[in-house]
Amino acid sequence: MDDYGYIAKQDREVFDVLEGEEGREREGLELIPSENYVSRAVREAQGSILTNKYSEGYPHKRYYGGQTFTDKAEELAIERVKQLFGAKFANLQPHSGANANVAMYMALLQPGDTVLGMDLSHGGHLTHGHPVTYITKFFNFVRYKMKNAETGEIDYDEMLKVAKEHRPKIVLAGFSAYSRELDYEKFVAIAREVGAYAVIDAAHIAGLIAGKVAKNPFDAGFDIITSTTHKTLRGPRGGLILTRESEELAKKIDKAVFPGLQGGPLMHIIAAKAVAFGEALHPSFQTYAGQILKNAKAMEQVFVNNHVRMLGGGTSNHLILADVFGSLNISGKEAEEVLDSVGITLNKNVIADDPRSPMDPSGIRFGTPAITTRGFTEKESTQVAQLMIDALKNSKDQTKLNSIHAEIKALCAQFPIPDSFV
Ligand code: DSN
Repeated sequence: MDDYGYIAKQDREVFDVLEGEEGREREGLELIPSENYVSRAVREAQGSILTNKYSEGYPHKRYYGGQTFTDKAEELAIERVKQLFGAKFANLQPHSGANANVAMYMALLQPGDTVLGMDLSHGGHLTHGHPVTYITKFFNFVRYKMKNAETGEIDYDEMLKVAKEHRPKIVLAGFSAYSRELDYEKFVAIAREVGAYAVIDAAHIAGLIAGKVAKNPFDAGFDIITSTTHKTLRGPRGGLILTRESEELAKKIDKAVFPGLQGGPLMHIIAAKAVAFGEALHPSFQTYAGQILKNAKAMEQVFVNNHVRMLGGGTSNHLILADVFGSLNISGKEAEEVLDSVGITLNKNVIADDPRSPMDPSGIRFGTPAITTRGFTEKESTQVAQLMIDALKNSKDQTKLNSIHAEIKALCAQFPIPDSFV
């Protein structure tokens, strides 16, 4: 357990929250594909005294004095992330992935300009232009979808048609619920054809790219990558924006982040990003990233064996989107609750053209980044997938659920969450 000595003495209520969450994470399996466990070193940097400092601006161009060490932290983080992704420029100040995307729009667009992004129900993200977000008041978003939900293939012909009709300034790749690889060359070709920037929100797969088990969008010519740092990349909660090549673009991005959108950067988080990027540069991270994929494939096989429909027909990355309502006659919400009751955390999710509502959709979304950090291999991943199927098929049988829960707890005890990965 972390050393919460001061909180324990000073604020029992918050201490109880921390202790409770620590127990929840220790004794349950985390299958939300956008979550992970960070190292103790990352948590130390995140909890450090750098939270005391205001550092508006960028290294050696700040508005306040006293930046000797904050400049070093930010420079370290920038150098490391550039090396990881092969970027020429990096901005590590976005407080989150959503902020990174908004800053990217602000840098590249004028009000009224158009973005071509993935439909939310086909895997896209809220910040890719869902009508509930504020950005849709300023920018116009048009959509592309999958051509075939059974294979996951994107409808690139339709995408080109929409691009020619609407002349977007940004062709946006990336997703939060899509399990196949994208054809990056096609995205870039469509962007070039209509004179748009090719941008990818790689939040979900950033760790797979950094670990060199997924293609790097920069190799196909993408102009910009936005991401979070806390998913497969296994860093602190935060965002980033990388520019492949253009200094002019990078300058616009810097201005958009600060002073355009944010105030003082979170220097403790930036130091923690530097620590996480250091870990990702270590050769062991490539092994980790490769194991994420192997574990997802192992889980996929169990779902295939049990005839559960998976969107995209399965997975080529770290996540699976399963149509549990269509296959097992249990809604996404019920499935989430049943699995929660046996110590497995995942999330209900809409599936493409879902006939059900977002609050009680047809699907569940789950993935392997966190269990892989825990040390699971294909063997344990197969076991977990089978336990999931058993729980979903026996959702009214409390005796069966109790025995599944006991098995999950035993697995967790056998694979404690590690403090260090290098
Ligand atoms: N909330 C994240 C996810 O779960 O995919 C995306 O922002």
